[in-house]
Amino acid sequence: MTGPAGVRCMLMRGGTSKGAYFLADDLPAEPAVRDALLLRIMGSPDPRQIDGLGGGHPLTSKVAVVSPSAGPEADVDYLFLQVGVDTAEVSDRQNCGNLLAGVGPFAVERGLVEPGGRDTSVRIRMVNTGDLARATFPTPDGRVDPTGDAEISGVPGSAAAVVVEFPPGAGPLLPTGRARDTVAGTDVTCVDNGMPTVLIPAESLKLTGYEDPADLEADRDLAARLHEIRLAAGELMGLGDVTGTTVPKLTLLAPPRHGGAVTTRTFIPVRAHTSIGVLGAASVAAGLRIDGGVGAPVAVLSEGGDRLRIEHPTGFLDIESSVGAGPDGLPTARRTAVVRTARKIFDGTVFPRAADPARPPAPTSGGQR
Ligand code: NQM
Repeated sequence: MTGPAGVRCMLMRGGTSKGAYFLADDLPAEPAVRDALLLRIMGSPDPRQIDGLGGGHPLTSKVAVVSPSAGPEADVDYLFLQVGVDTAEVSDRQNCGNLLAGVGPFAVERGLVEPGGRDTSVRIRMVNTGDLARATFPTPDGRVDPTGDAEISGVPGSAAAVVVEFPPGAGPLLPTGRARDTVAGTDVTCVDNGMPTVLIPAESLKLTGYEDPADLEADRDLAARLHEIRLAAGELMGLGDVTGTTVPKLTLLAPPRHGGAVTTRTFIPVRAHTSIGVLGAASVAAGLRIDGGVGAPVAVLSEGGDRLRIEHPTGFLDIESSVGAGPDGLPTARRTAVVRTARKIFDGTVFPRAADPARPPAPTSGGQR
């Protein structure tokens, strides 16, 4: 059989997302050429991604590009790329804490990192933001063992825990410098603890916050209202015109119903998330702790302790998050940690669809969903 050359690739579930993991050396170095190839590998643009690896949803149309780290503070560099489903776009403007969970195991499998004994810790530089993370997972007998008893909502069964810890990021926790802003007539809190996120009380949009994601997605008036809020908040957060980008995300907040701290419905930013992203949850958790923010009156926070349970449409996500005062007196994230699981699904060679000479190369930024 002849056709385009194959590319070494590992398909992995990372947390509640699924993506194609590549060594940077196995992909073209030039971003535009790389992104055009990734579109053909994932089967985009096509709502079903029928001719590629993508699963027809933003949460299954993701790519991780991993390489030995360029700096001493990390073992590997991880670049996240969101591949448009029905758009020919590949975006590096956001990070992904779910695919992050697979990066350590992938790095060991590909020989970038030596397994450390019973457990291995991998220091990861997240190229999209420049922030660092540490992932620790079992490697009995010097091999990645994906089996274990950790369960995460949104994934059937159990698997080995991947503990992901985030030291404070470089950017401000409150990108607007304020605990609360009024945008497009709605009070919001703009927060960034790894993922730029706009927190909105569901009640202020005449929603309960317990709606089904599919019903929220189908509500055209709501979509228009959220778009308006997002554009205004994006400007205030210093992100410029966010019309075609995947950040900021929008999270609706409502009181918890199952003993957690808060209920969430998250837009990423057009499709409604079936659970919640990891860094999205990190931003929500930190945001709930902001005095004067929109989250504090909605949330139920227990006294003391860093752990929070964030309820979402398919269960909950437990996260440890602490917030203190920075040198400028503004709130700053001290520490964030979360348990995820990840699993190699296949390892092999992926064959991209043939290049379409009539199709222009992919824009390398944007990719709204
Ligand atoms: O917030 C979805 C996901 C994500 C991103 C999204 C993520 C994160 O669930 O860290 O993991 O917000 O686009 O994979």
